[in-house]
Amino acid sequence: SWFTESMEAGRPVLVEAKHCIQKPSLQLKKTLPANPLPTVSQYACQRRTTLDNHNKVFTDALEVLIENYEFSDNKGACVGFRRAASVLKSLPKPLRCLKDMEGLPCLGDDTKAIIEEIYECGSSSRVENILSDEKYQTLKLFTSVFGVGPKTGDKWYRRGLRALEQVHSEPSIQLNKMQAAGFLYYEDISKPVSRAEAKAVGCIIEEVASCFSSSVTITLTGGFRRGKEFGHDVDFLLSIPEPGKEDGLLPAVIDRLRKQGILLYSDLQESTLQQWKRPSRCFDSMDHFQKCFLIVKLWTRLVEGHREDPSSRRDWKAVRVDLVVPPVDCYAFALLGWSGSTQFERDLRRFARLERRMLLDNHALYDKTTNTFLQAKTEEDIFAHLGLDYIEPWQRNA
Ligand code: DCT
Ligand code: MG
Repeated sequence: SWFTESMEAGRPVLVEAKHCIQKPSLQLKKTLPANPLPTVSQYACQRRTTLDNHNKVFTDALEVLIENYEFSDNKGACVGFRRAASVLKSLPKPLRCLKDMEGLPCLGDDTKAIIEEIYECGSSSRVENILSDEKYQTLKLFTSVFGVGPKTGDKWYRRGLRALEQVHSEPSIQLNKMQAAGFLYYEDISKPVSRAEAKAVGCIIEEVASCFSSSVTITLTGGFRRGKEFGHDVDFLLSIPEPGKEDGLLPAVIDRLRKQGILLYSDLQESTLQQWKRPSRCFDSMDHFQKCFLIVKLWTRLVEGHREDPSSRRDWKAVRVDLVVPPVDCYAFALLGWSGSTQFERDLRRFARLERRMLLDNHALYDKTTNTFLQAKTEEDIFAHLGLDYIEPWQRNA
């Protein structure tokens, strides 16, 4: 049977032809090509994925499943649905009919069944059940606190806790420093950070970093580099062109922010690159750069286009900021790694490993065939080493 698209309450609905008032003739159907889509790679690094997601109805549904599997630590199921959602995000147009899914990689039977149900009923019962599940709702709430992951969230849930206030007022719960900050600034840091706010934070970091060395460069990475207008934090790479001069940069930055009275939280992680350089090193998704996770106090007046809000109790907002300091010879790898998206990075590594016998991480690219490290000054160099067409940051929203 074949399907035709109609709109109902703003969502696409596929209706079987026999129910349609205007039936296209069978003759016409035969001559119509089945929405020809170019061949789609199974690797996100061979696709161009802008923020213009034409299949949001489906990817939003899949993301609920992914999140739920993350809560139960079901890695296998996560991988499958993440890849499926990522393929859908890369498509140049909405799926018009079930036939459009033919030939697309990474769409398993589960994904196809969910898409089919959304077409037929407007929603997926499997997704709706999760959304109304108390455990899902509670874990979503708990893990929205900075410093609280699925394990901690689950522990609190199993103790019968359901609301943030309950956790906070439970005397037997010892929050760590990160979680305490997460609760203290919850109202602010659970709100998205705008691009204008990210820019204002950039100016502050640039100013304090330049006190350490006038040659520091600062680059906005993460979602904002990919063109997103909002993010959950602001990610920056800090770099000093002279090798070895970066030691002490982040402690100095943190110290200055503290003296200015705008440091609300800091977690400094010293570089562990020496360990990574040992022969026993392994390639993994954790990187070994000097970095810090901060919460800074951003004065509202520093944000371009801000409007006075007389109802607002405060003239500042707490913002989550990550600063990473890669040494110059790792800079291109660090930039590529920290630009994301996380799914794009996963597929870059998987492509390198499976298709090129190479190991890629945030520090280096290693060729297992020739047993050599491949040097790169720019992201373009890395794509070229991998034999991949260059994908611009704004096309990496996989
Ligand atoms: N990343 C990494 N190593 C880490 C953490 C993150 O390589 N230990 C990468 C993956 C994406 C990028 O850095 C930025 O991370 P996030 O801020 O979590 O992602 P984002 O894409 O910037 O999302 P958001 O817009 O919500 O901040
Ligand atoms: Mg980010």
